[in-house]
Amino acid sequence: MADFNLVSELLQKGKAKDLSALVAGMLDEGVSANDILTNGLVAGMNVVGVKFKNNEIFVPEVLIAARAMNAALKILGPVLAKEGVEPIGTAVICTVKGDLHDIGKNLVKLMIEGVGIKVIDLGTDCDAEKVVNAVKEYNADIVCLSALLTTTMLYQKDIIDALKAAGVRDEVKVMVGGAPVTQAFADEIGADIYTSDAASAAEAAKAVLIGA
Ligand code: B1M
Repeated sequence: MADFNLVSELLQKGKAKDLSALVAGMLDEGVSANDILTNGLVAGMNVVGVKFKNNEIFVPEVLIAARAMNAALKILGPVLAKEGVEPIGTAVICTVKGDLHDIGKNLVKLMIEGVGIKVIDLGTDCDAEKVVNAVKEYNADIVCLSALLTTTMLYQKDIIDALKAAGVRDEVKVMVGGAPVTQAFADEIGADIYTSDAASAAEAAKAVLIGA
């Protein structure tokens, strides 16, 4: 039986090599990538979040766990994403300026790629100018903005304003997300789509592109 608890434990301890080997082995045994992600990795990161909040662990431990998560995502990525599919559109994705959290953004990227959308990843701490330039350069259909801090979520509006100022706001759909972001906030800042998790983000992006 698949040992999701071990996945969660290795993630919490930040054992990137052991975790990667375990994840690779589970995939070989036919365990679903989605189950490994949800029941092992995300479950483990939730425990890390609670301990961090309660001051039981601190930034270095969280960072080590996050590195292990990203290492495991590199192995899961190709399985989550469908290979050889003609892209149905192009998305530009980033974590907004002032914000270094990239795990949720990376998950959204993986899932969006999984539904056949080409993704241009601008990384973290991304300013509005970079987003505007990427939208123009890649003729993007969707802009995906992730924010994990109550302070940085406000910058999602700055990016929407910059898209308007550059005359490209009507050419793209803007999707916002991240733990502190809500539907009400998305409405308030004039985003087109809010989704609470990576799977819904991928479904919503696909629906926009194929008009479903
Ligand atoms: Co930070 N951090 N952190 N942190 N950190 C949180 C977010 C926090 C909630 C912890 C806490 O207090 N409980 C808190 C924010 C409080 C707030 O503002 N509300 C916090 C804080 C305060 C900070 C610092 C300020 C701490 C400090 O320095 N004193 C600092 C800020 C640094 C900065 O960004 N400038 C900081 C730093 C860090 C680390 C660098 C150590 C590390 C990040 C490493 C990395 O990402 N490479 C880190 C981590 C790991 C966390 C927690 C523990 C985990 C975040 C995570 O990866 N979750 C987090 C606590 C928590 O969330 N429980 C916390 C797993 C991930 C899968 O979930 O990113 O929410 P998430 O993504 C979800 C959804 O939100 C959604 O889909 C994903 C799942 O399906 N989603 C989208 C995300 N983006 C989306 C976009 C979409 C749609 C859906 O459309 C475009």
